[in-house]
Parts: sequence; structure tokens; C-alpha cells
Amino acid sequence: MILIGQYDSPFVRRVGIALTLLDMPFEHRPWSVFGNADLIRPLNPLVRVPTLVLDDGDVIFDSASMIDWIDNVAGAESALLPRQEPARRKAVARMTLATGICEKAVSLFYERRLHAEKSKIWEQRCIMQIEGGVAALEAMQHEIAPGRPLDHAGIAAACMMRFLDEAHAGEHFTRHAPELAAYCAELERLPVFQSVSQAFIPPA
Ligand SMILES: N[C@@H](CCC(=O)N[C@@H](CS)C(=O)NCC(=O)O)C(=O)O
Repeated sequence: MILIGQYDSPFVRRVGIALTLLDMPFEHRPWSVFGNADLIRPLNPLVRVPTLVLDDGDVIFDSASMIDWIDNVAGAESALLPRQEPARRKAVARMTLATGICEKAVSLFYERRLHAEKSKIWEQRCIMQIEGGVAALEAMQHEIAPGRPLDHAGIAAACMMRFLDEAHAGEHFTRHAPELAAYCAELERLPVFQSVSQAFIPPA
């Protein structure tokens, strides 16, 4: 299978980390949605990353769908989300908050980078949503019991944290989230987080 997209995308990175953790072999093509749009478009009409091309040629289009497929193929024993409720829905809530924050962080980045005339209303809305999401995640940190196995929620949080810190360095979005920051810093020290990583490259 082929994972398309650069690891400075928190969405691509979380899929790459999950595949690596689960020992699912894949080829990585670090194509840019802007610079390599012509390569991505024939595989994904949305021209977005991550794009996951399976061995039978089928394509999966969104990181949430990829995570769902990866866990399904890995099987219940290996899947990277708790199986029991309410632990499962709580982990899913943290995971979707983290990826939701990333959606807003990408949107804020594009607003500032790609629009000659920026919308203050949109910028402030994104900032409010990111700050709210980070505060909510910080408040949920107590749900992660020490020694609990790494799951998709933790992976998504660490990928989110790195993206906020690098793509929006001036905003210091995580300054009021010390527990979340410490948890993510600990994950970033793991070999899989170090190997599946790339410093942020702004689109040209
Ligand atoms: N919901 C998508 C979000 C992916 C996303 O926003 N990817 C960005 C790169 S970080 C992208 O493809 N941007 C180009 C575009 O949206 O046109 C996912 O989880 O895969």
C-alpha cells in the first residue's frame, strides 16, 4: 500500500505512525498537495492528503476512514482504540477533538498564507475554536491512566501539538495546556514518533 503526503501534515503523520506501530508495510510518497497536485489528482479527485492507495488499487480518502480501515484489518486485539465502553467513546472524543483542532489550524494557516486579504472574522473564529479545543483536551488529560497503551487519541494529540507548535509558533496555542504538552512531549520521544516525522514546510 502507498501512503501519500508529507509527515508535516498531522493527518498524514497519524496514519503513518499507526501503520508503523501495527507493522503494516507501506510505501511512503511524500507528495505535496500544492507542488505535486498533478500526481495526487488522478488518485484522489479532492487533491488532499493523506491519500492511501491499497494493494488492490482502491483508495481511502480521509485519515479517519484510514484509521477505521487500519484497525479493522489489524483486528480487535491489535486495534489502537479501547474495545470497552466508556473508554472507547472517551478515546474517540479525544481523537476527534485533536483532529478537529488540526482542521481549524490548517484552515487558519491557509487563510493567512493564501489570501491576499485575510478575513479577521475567520482568523478569530479559528483561533477561538483552536483555543477551545486545546482547553477541552487539557481538561480530559486525567482520563489517560498512567501506563495505558498508546492509542489513536494519543497519536492524534501528539501530531496536533507538533503542528500547532510549528505552523503557528507565534500563537503559543498550547501555553495553557501543560499536562497535554508533557504527555505529547513524552510520545514524541518514542522511536516511532521520531522516525515518522518531518519539520513543517509552508506551501510555496
Ligand atoms: N479531514 C481530512 C483533512 C486532511 C487535510 O486537511 N489535509 C490537508 C493537508 S494537512 C490538505 O490536503 N490540504 C489541501 C486541501 O485541502 O485542498 C483528513 O483527516 O484526512
